[in-house]
Amino acid sequence: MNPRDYDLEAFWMPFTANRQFKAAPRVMVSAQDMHYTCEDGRRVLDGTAGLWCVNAGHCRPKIVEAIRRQAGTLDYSPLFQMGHPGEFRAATLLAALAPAGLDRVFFCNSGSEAVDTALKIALAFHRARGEGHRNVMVGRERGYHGVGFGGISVGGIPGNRKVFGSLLPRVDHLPHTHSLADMAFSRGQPAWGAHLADDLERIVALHDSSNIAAVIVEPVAGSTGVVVPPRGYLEKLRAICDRHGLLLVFDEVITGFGRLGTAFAAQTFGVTPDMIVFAKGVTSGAVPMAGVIVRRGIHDTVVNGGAPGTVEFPHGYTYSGHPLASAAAEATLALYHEERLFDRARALAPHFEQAVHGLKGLPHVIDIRNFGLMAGIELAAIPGKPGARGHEVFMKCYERGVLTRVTGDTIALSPPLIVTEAQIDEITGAIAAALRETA
Ligand code: PXG
Repeated sequence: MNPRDYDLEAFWMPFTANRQFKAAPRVMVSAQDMHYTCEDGRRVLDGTAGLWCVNAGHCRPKIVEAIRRQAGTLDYSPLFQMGHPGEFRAATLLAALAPAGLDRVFFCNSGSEAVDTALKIALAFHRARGEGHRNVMVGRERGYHGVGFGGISVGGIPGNRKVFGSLLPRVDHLPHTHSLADMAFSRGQPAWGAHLADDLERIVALHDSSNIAAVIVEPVAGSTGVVVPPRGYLEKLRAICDRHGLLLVFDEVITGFGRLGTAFAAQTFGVTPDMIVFAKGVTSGAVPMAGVIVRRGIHDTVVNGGAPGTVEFPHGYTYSGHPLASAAAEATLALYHEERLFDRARALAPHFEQAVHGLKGLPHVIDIRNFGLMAGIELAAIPGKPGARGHEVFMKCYERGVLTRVTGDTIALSPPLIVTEAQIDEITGAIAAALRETA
């Protein structure tokens, strides 16, 4: 290995066991298509599309070239009270991909910012309609909505909340939808669990519907181990929101851009929310970009409600619609279209399902969940050491040249949509071998 020309200590790594990592660093230096090359020269197959974002594969020439060209043409222009063509073009492409009726796009840089933006749009919308008392937000247990104070408040991961104080006031949570007893080893959507959506009626009764602004859920929960919505569950949430005037927000940071075989989960499940939060796959991870796609009526209510010449929605970021991000988005969306990658994901899903469910019966496996090109393989935790077995399997797969992602004791898979059937088998083969070797 080459001697390192950097110090590992200065960088405080995000969501990382810093001391454990720095004792045995895993450093990647380049990537192409489905593979990384590590500092020690090894090639690693990407079973997770980076962190669920590299949907088109790595360093695709058309995306790289678009970013390069943009960097040499217009690196930056002020994004408040000024515009550049790329952000309008990217927004137009996203509006065309989204379900009918959702065609106004607000840009941010990360999923966390986009979640907080969606919550603020919900508040601004209700206020513009004279219903400013609607300010309760409803999230769900096991939900991940990034790390902003809004996102951790509506989110449902105890460890991400417990050290950060009082969070947003006036938030409630639906129960999560996973039950080992009722749905272990379901393929696709579990048959059990639609009734869990009825809990929203209880929350509405408790707070009074006139006080609730919005409900936010991931259509398929990603970070907490791939929790697929029971059949009929999302439809029920939609119906209850309609009955009581609540906005329904789908956080599609992971499920967007073909992961489930259509542009958005909303289309796969046939349930249309009022807002879609997106990030990650919009640029295939090449430049940070995120945003919210908003139902036109919500946009119009907020924008037309302000006096002409005033800033209607006092919100935005220095880099909302950054030229490099916009160029990357345009090129990425064009590539998805040109290579029909969403259709490819849908076509590969049955093979992927077979492959991951083929791990049933191996040591420690207590559940397998899947939808589209997304799967969670849950292992029994070592008593008193949650996460340890998951980490061991992750490390063993990495040593075999396959990158997986572990959340707790669940191995999550979400390969780039360019993955081949043979590569899917390589990923599940590495997991099988790792499981056989794991105590
Ligand atoms: N919402 C959802 C549904 C997400 O999955 C965010 C919001 C926040 O996005 P940013 O861009 O602020 O990170 C996410 C991010 C993992 C993992 O492996 C998941 C995410 C990020 C990093 C790792 O579970 N999701």
